[in-house]
Amino acid sequence: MQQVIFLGPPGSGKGTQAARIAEILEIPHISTGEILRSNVSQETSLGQQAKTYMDRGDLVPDQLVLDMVEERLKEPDAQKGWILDGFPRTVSQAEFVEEKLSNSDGNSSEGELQAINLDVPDDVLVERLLARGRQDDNEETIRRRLQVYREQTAPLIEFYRDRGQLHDVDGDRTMDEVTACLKKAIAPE
Ligand code: B4P
Repeated sequence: MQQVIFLGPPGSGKGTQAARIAEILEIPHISTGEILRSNVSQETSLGQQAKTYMDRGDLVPDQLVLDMVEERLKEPDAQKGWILDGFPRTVSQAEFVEEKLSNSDGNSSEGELQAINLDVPDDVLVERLLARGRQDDNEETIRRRLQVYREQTAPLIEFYRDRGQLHDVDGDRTMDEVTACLKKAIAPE
């Protein structure tokens, strides 16, 4: 069972590459950002609560996201593996994943989990996101998302490095070059 986590600042290519790798490994691509955006557009109670945070560039509170991910990981397609894109984003979300994995079958699945750190310089990130132009891709919100990333998500790089589960990947290359490098790191032939 392959379990892959994509870390990286907004605009680093998490969503783009997670979709490609999920297709190669034939496991579901689970993007918390996409699930949240779908809840916002359907005006669910979760979407209404999440919207204010997302519009500001802040993280949605852990408990809302944890419940959402817990439900998604129970779906039948997630039993054979998964790629989590944009989750975990805080140390407590990472601890939740660790706890889930050690409880899933009574045995610790440590060693199966792989985390990817997609590294891209800030000026390239801002340029990419402004070019994409999603609702939360205006300059002010992008700067806030980058700040939140540095403060709350970047510590997860050391969290996974300490556990021997981290692959550092240079994301400032063409999409195909990044995919080839990821494939080599996660699924060597
Ligand atoms: P996300 O949807 O995760 O958005 P993101 O960080 O901006 O990354 P995304 O995956 O969309 O972009 P990508 O780098 O692929 O989160 C949005 C919001 O949801 C957060 O701000 C937060 O409020 C909330 N949220 C989500 N998860 C949460 C959690 N776990 N806890 C709390 N809150 C949470 O691509 C960006 C652009 O770059 C694209 O246009 C792409 O085409 C381009 N690109 C990618 N790779 C490229 C390359 N190699 N070269 C050139 N361009 C490239």
